[in-house]
Amino acid sequence: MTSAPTITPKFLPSRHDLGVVAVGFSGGQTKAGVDAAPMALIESGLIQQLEEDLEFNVTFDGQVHAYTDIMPKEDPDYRNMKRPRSVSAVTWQVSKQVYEHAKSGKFVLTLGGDHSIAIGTISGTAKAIRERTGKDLAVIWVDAHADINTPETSESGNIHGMPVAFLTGLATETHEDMFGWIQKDQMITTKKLVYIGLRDIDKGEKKILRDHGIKAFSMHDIDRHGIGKVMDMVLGWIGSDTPIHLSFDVDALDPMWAPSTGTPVRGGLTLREGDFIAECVAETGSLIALDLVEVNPSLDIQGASDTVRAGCSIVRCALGDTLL
Ligand SMILES: [Mn+2]
Repeated sequence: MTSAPTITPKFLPSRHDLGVVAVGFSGGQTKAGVDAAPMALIESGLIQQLEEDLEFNVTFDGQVHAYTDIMPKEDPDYRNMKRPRSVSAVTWQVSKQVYEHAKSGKFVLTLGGDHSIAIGTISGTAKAIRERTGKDLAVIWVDAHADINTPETSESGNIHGMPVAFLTGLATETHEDMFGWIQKDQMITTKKLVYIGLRDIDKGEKKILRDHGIKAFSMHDIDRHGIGKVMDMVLGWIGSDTPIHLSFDVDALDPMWAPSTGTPVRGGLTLREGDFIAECVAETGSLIALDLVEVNPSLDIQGASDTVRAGCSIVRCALGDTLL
């Protein structure tokens, strides 16, 4: 049984209004299938649950966007990035879609898609929340990976490993059609960025995290302190007067619970730890947006329904669902 959320939001005019963006995009990495995740999540009843059980007024255009109309015909590698113009065009469009929802005061739920789409979602909410409240956005990035490679530090050239670098300005580009569209008011500060669940960090990323003093709680920290203490530290670091965007990569969960994802790494979060993170962030009343990314139902077909279910559960918890 579920019941309507009782959390009073701090940075949204109403707890009932939800904008949903479904991003069927896989171009930030090389494995097909992650573009089918939004439909799989929707077909499993997610939006209906949000409307009926959690009593949200959902604004959703009813489409899983594939953005084929804005995809460039030619897209050769640039600065080691694969498909830079395609990812840039899609994330720019996602940024506008998310901004429109956020600007009108709705909580924004984005269903990905690979994690490159966070360039769009977070730039959209960062700009909207600055305009609405004058505040900087905090980001909680739950992931096995830090996704903070610059084009130069990346070994694979896949842009789903770079979104945080572009969002924080650690990576910049002047070409408008290759992320040059990202303006200062769409960026976030490394001081309000917190990671949870890290366990597979590239060498260049370790240096970036250290050099910039970025707050990160790896699986080691979760083992040492327990997830309860870690969430106290995460939320203490952000403070109670800052709007939060939660970007949740399903690969933060152990492959035992979420096997159908592009870059699974063993030794991850349990299903309950994942839900608990979402519940704790929801309880703050500061959460204004959520991304759920990297569900790939075509990988590990047997585990696909488990992975979709885990994803739906995280979304419901972040939107205020409680066990009791
Ligand atoms: Mn990720």
